[in-house]
Amino acid sequence: MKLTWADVTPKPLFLNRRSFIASAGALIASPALALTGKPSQFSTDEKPNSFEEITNYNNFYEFGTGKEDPARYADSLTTDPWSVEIGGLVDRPGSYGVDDLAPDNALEERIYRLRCVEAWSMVVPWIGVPLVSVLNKVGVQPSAKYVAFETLYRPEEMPGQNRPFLDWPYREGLRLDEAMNPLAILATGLYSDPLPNQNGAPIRLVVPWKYGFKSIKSVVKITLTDTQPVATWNALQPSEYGFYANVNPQVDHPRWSQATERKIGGGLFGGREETLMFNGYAEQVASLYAGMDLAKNY
Ligand SMILES: Nc1nc2c(c(=O)[nH]1)N[C@H]1C(S)=C(S)[C@@H](COP(=O)(O)O)O[C@H]1N2
Ligand SMILES: [Mo]
Repeated sequence: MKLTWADVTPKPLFLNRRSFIASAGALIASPALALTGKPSQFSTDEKPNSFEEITNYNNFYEFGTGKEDPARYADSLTTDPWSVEIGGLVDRPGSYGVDDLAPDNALEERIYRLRCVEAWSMVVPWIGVPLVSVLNKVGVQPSAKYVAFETLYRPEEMPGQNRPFLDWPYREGLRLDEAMNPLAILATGLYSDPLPNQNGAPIRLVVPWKYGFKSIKSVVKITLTDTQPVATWNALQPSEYGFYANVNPQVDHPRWSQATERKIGGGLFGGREETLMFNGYAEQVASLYAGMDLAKNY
């Protein structure tokens, strides 16, 4: 079993662990638990948000709809043992452990911009593996066209699932070529820690050129399909949340502009920034959508 900070650290210290690490006593415990990821050419050189910001302002409706709910309630989630069921159009279907999918020696650091459809944003230093490495591990069959993802359904530990906020379990999907793009990762860490529960422990998708809701948390199922999979927000309100959900400052949400974003931690009066096409990743992903009308395929 893999120890996490939550196992070895009393709660108040866990919440305040950055300063805890700085104190002499913690130096004994921290090296064994620290994760490291190889630096990546895909990382932004923008300054990451603080650990505190990234772990206290979250969307994770399984724990409530408030931004502070996940930090408050996600401790109740058991993330070990955990397995991811991979099936559908693959050569080696089965139940995979987090360490099978994201072994320590394959971990990369990816400092990515995160743009929520609600028009706020952060910069997050993830640790994880390219999604394509996992797809190659299970062997994608030629007939596969999409990848479907599902979050854990466990209402005993995810109180929001007892309420009809969304059609549980949370589901998402990507076109296969999007999933194979080197920017798409499965993250298992944040800074040098195992992924905190509120950020989607123990393993979550990160697709930085798309609105945040595509980056599904706490994944238990990955299925290769030949038809476009159901995606929770898209199914709930297709006129507001597209299947593609590529960040696009020129295509407004029906109820608000997507031209600018509020940078979390940007200060009371500052912090408003221009939103970038594909969230700044056009160079790597624009070719995936060549010839498509992005106002229709939003
Ligand atoms: N299972 C699940 N995944 C989810 C969500 C959710 O409510 N449930 N919220 C999404 C939204 S809207 C955003 S913006 C990101 C937020 O990720 P973060 O809290 O790690 O910043 O997670 C996404 N993944
Ligand atoms: Mo979001």
